[in-house]
Amino acid sequence: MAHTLPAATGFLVSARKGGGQAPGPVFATRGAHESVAEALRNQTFDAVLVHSGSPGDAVARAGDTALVLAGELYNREELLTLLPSGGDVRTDAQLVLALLGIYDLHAFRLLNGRFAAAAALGDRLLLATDHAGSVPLYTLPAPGRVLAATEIKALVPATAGTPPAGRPVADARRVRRVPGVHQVPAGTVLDLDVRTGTAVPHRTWAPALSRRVRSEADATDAVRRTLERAVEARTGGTTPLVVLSGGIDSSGVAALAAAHTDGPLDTLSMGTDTANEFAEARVVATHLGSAHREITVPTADLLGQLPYAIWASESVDPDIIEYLLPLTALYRALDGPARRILTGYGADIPLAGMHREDRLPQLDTAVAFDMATFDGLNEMTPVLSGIQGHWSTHPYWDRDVLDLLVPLEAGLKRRYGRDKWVLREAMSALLPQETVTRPKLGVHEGSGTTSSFSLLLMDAGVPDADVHRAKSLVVREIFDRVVVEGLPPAEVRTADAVHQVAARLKETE
Ligand code: IOT
Ligand code: MG
Ligand code: MG
Repeated sequence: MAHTLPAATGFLVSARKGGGQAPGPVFATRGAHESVAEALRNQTFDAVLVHSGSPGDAVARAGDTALVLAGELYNREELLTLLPSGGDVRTDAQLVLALLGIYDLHAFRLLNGRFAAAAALGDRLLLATDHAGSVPLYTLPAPGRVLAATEIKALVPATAGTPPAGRPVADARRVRRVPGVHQVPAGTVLDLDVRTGTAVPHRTWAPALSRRVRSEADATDAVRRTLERAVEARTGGTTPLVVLSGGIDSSGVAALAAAHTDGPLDTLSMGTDTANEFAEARVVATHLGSAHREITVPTADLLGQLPYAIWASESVDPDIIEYLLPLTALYRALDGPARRILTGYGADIPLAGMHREDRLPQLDTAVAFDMATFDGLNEMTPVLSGIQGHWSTHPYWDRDVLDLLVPLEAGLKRRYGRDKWVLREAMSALLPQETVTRPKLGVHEGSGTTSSFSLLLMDAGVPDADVHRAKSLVVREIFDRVVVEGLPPAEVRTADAVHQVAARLKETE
């Protein structure tokens, strides 16, 4: 399907036994809103969809079941083979609905995609994330009324003045300072009873714990083929835009995307007045013949956009926010029509690229730790580019790519003194040698984000040793403004949060 954006990029749903109103929709994701109301036999199911023109394609109804889907599937072809021929399954929502009819909630174990879904049937509401929870999903369950949304801020109005707000949800993370709201875990379908508001979680995916021995040729061949399929599924027949640093991860995606695009691929790099990777990205753009652009964001502007990064990601992890801030600034600077954006984000997690670790036990410990702790960080959220109306997707976190990369034995990830060896080797025929061997540089380093955020705090009087803690406090402070209190990010100033935190740290010295 040649679509720039999925049919819906976000939703707020309400499943109710009786009457009452669903809360008004509040989203950071840009797009038109469409209301859907489905009267089912045992419940009323209302939804507001964030969409870009064909909201009907994100809704499916058959008999007493209604479903909404934000996002998209990447294994449509294999899923279609599971259905009797002749059915009406033009859209991803219809496909998931048809699979629900056959497999019930186990349908979600079959999907490779980037989505959040809500399905109402009988007295039940099913809330499902993709394997990676890459489209965040939150719920506020109460007896007789269950709400769910792809952004916390859409549920906040419903928590006001209605104690006791919500029910505890087993295994689900609570949201900071928003009583009753829980995040649906990654790779999970929550089976909620609308009558009681109780939830039973079912895991639909987990990262492998075992490791597989493969020959060099077999491993590199599998990586190349699997990643190629993941990139192809994500280009959707359009000319995608690849956000390109010139590192092996994004350059590999760009090379594979170029092979599946008619005409030149679009590539885009960001830098600041303090640091950039422009020269390295240009080598790749020239090699691939892409239509390449560079965007320079002044460092003061970059730091000033912290409220946007937190508003979009709804994350309170200060390290993650440092990775997401330069990307937020990049997406916000990308004016013009909606784009389908491919990134190299996430490659460093299954391959332990961030850790610069050459000892195999420590490297595999890092992989196991990072694969056990990504949930709830929201680093893959589509809202980051969604605030500017774009759709982003990350081929390295394709379910098949992860199922291949995570279990590779550590000696294939670090080999001949090279980090991410298996990926570099798999891509070596498609990219210039200097790109294939280029050492890793994180986006927070290449843009100077980490160092300029540190400097901002030290200039405000925060001692060196307290900088990381202060960053965490600043992020929480801003989260409380733009998510919990619902202030627009344009009205929240990074500098105010920094000075408050610096003053608070001084008091407690
Ligand atoms: P890094 O791998 O440097 O960048 C992530 C992606 O952002 C790149 O693949 C590229 O698509 C885009 N990007 C980076 N820099 C630029 C730039 N200057 N211009 C345009 N696009 C750019 C951090 C990191 O190292 O980023 N992310 C890690 C994972 C974080 C750890 N998370 C965790 N343990 N849960 C990653 O794997 O991407
Ligand atoms: Mg990377
Ligand atoms: Mg990088």
